Amino acid sequence: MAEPGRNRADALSVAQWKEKIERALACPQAVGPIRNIKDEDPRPFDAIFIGGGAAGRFGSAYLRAMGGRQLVIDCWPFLGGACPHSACVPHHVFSDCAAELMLARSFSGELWFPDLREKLTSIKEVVDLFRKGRTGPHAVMNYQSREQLDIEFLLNAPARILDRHTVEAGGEIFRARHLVLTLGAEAAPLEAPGSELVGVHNYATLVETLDREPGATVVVIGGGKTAVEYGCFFNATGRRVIMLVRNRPLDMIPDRETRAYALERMLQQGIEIIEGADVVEIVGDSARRVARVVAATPDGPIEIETDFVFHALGERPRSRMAVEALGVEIDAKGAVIVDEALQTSAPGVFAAGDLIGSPMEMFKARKSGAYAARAVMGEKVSYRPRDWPDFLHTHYEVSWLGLGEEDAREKFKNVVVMKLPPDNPDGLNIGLPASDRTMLYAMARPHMSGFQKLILDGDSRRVLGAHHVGYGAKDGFQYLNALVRGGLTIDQLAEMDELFLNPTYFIQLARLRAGQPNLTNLA
Ligand code: FAD
Ligand code: COM
Repeated sequence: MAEPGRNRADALSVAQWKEKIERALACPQAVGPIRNIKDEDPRPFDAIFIGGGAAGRFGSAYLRAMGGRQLVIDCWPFLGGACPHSACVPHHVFSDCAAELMLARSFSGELWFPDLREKLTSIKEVVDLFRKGRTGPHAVMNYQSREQLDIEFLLNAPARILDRHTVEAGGEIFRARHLVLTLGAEAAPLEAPGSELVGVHNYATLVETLDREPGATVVVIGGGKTAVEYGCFFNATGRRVIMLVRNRPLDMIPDRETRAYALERMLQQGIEIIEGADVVEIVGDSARRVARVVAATPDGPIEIETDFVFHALGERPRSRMAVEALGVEIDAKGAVIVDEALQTSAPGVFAAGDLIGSPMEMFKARKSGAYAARAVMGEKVSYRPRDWPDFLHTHYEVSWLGLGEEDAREKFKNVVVMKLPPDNPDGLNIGLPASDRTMLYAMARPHMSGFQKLILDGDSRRVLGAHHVGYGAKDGFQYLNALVRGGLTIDQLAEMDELFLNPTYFIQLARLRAGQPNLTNLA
């Protein structure tokens, strides 16, 4: 069947969308509200999605696909939200660069690699490249949403909630049977004197306002995913990176050994991490630019000279408007509280995505948006994210699912571990696991080729957890996770067919041991 909107007379091509979005980003008022609303449709809206990020866009697409009528409103001139504009996509650009640069620096002056010793590469050029490139994906979002999925939307128009059914945006009033709040989250502020100085950035301001090349020393405040991901990128550009971390970096990685491997590689790349650190003040120069950071640490106060500070202290749900207009209940972190049907405390009002709290990840934003749509359409749904595969970037991809070894040992009596490289008391560096994008490390810098661990319950023979530092695991893990949740055993894993060399060695490790009636470690 033909796609609904593609052949309409006023359909825009991707290139036309790109041009329009660029104009609107440069001057929102000059373009005004971007409207795709079927005024001729006599049906009322089943739902208005307030916020057109992953949650609002996927919720809208789902509701539309079910035959309902929706409207999605966003203040940006494109759908897709933070992900393509300031979050996942730039994060992946930077992490890709970090991986490339780590390779280039590891082989600096060897093979075909240029000599990068003592050389800083530009951060600003990469940011500029992203800023220029991001409107392509933005345009595809609008093209797909309108010309292919036939979603009704109002963009480039901030929305104001009037009551449980009514929203004002772009000078118009819209009513719907239900509201779905999909307003996302924003970077938590750095509460320290001087945080407003030029040169102090979070992930959003970095891509919006960076206007000059950072100097040779970068201070990163925070130890969560974003702090580590951006910190590793800055480090890979050749800068001295000092991370001020209140607790422990990489704390979210559930397996201790996997975390240790990832952390060691970061330290080896020269990242300096100060745990238990609290920023006291950021001091500026006469031009209101950052000049130094003052912090309290367990070893006493320190001062670091720098012109560039990056902070990543978590995300704060954008719940204020919904609280003020509708009185929806929120939790201590400001997340809108929903039940398993994504209903808020305000009758008939749903919420999804980052607005409802952690995990703040794309799978949950998209999935919860779609579940809210199903609930709006009268389906009895139940959604609570659990047991999802997870990842972050250092200079590597770090992926995990299920239990870490320590938790597994607490919950199960007979834990069996398989890993690469195996324990290696004589200190020999072993270039395994190795696969795409780690082969050069495997041959010449074996300790950098990665780490993998599979954790099994020896009694039921079931996989309890899988952990990987390297490249390429993410793709496999999203499927492996579903199998593990379904009770995947070592025997079933050994039955799978691997594409050798495969970045996750789990199938072959499983096959080496699956013949054993009583499983033993391969570690
Ligand atoms: P958003 O995408 O934030 O959408 C909310 C929308 O509401 C926005 O478009 C905003 O313009 C709009 N809005 C706000 N106020 C109004 C208003 N008054 N009127 C109209 N519109 C309004 N997740 C992953 O799975 N993988 C990753 O690699 C990854 N990387 C990340 C990197 C960073 C640096 C960050 C911060 C997050 C990352 N995430 C990642 C998380 C992911 O970006 C979010 O989970 C996801 O974007 C949330 O989608 P959302 O629809 O809930 O919110
Ligand atoms: C992806 C944005 S960058 S969305 O989830 O497809 O809307």
